[in-house]
Amino acid sequence: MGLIKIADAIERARSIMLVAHVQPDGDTLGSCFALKVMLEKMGKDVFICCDGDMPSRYQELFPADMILNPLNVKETADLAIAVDCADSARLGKCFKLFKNAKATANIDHHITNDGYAQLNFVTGASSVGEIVCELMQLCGIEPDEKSAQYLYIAISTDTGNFTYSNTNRKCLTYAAEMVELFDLRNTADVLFRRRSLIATQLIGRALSRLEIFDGGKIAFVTLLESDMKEFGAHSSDCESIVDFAREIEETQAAVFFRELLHGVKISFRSKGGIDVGAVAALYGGGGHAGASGCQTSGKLDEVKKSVLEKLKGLI
Ligand SMILES: [Mn+2]
Repeated sequence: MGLIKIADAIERARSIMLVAHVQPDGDTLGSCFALKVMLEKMGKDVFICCDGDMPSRYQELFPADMILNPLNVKETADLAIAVDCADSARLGKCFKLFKNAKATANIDHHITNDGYAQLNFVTGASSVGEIVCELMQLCGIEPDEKSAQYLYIAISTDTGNFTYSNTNRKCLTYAAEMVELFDLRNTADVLFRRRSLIATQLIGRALSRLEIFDGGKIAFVTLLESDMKEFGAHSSDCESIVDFAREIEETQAAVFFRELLHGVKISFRSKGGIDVGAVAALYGGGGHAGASGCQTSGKLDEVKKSVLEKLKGLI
């Protein structure tokens, strides 16, 4: 389906609800806020709905009071657009509102998207931000300072600051267009060159528990439930810990274990063609070949042993 169908649906709608996914990231938020700026320029009534709080990193980049909790929304929109939501569960409590809208659309770049809306636009783009850039061109709306900043946030975060393999000519071209319209340095500092004290302390603790196997080919880092308590940390403070293990030169498979009250949360990263998505799937999780995650019951030591066995079979 072409993007023109989405543009047509927008044209027909007066009120539009944009849905960001649960545990919102830079792409879903940046794309929603850029769309809001664009659609308001087209004279639409627009609101953003999200089942979840704005992560602290994004609080100074986006106006938090412009995101509505689905429980507070009474209005039925003419058009609801799910943004960066690979399946209907990603809409969380917003799904009911979404379903009730007069028309529904789904803009996404996860190839596993199952097409849960009436209009589904799913491509292999680097980010939904890239798709929104195209939609803006299609609708004849020029980016301004705010929408340029929002689109940069969307694209840069989903491409790992333009370093992941999804970084392509298209998204760099759009970014080049946006960069003259807003203060890149300040935004990039917030996104990529800043970390909370608690997150820093957790990295130190997790790395103090580094375990390596097969000469470093497999690297484990771990946080205990008691560590989280000690630092007063939340799961969002653990975001980049697994990358410190992945970045070890010799390491092909990196795993971050976080002990929970009941069970263990596991993040996997890999290099050189090892499919950690398949490993996560063995524990009921999912993801890609190079990055995946799962949550499993069982004691930390036993879970580690089991994961080590599975990885050894792949290396
Ligand atoms: Mn995305």
